[in-house]
Amino acid sequence: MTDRFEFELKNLIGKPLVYVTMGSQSDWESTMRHACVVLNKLEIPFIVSIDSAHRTPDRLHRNAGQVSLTSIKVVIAGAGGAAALPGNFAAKTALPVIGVPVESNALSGIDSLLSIVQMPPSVGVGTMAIGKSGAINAGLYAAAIIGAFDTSVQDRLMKYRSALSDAVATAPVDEPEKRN
Ligand code: RP5
Repeated sequence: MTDRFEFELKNLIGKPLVYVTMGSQSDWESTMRHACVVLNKLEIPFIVSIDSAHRTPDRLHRNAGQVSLTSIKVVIAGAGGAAALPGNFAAKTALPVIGVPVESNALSGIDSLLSIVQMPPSVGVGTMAIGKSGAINAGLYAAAIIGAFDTSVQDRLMKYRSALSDAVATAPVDEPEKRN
């Protein structure tokens, strides 16, 4: 899962359903890997790529232009700062693109959030919360989209939610070490 590779559409194996892309290696550990953890848990095959809007624009445009010709149904795109990647990617594909604003050093991800969410009318990017929460929800949202057409994915998503419910206690308990 952590392998970095240049995306070669003609070599796709295992029929991935989700394309997870990010602007930089620096987006991976803190943020984007959490989307992949969710996809793994829900047994949704995916591939991972780095497609920088400003450093590798040709790669970004090539991959975004070809991704709908594969088994992939949903794109998750994370970026920080000016965060042009999700919008650029969405402009080149009719597949749904879920944007994840990466928490930036300068503005704590507010810049990323506004860049991704404020697409002018014409091309939409479904925008999640900033950082790890957004990446987790991006994985879940991708599952919900795929689940609308694939009952086995929908079943796994509902089981995931049941497990979350089961883990919530009916009442809070005192944590001894935090007692005054
Ligand atoms: C964006 O610039 C990336 O998505 C990343 O969040 C940010 C900083 O990138 P690096 O300078 O760490 O490569 O393109």
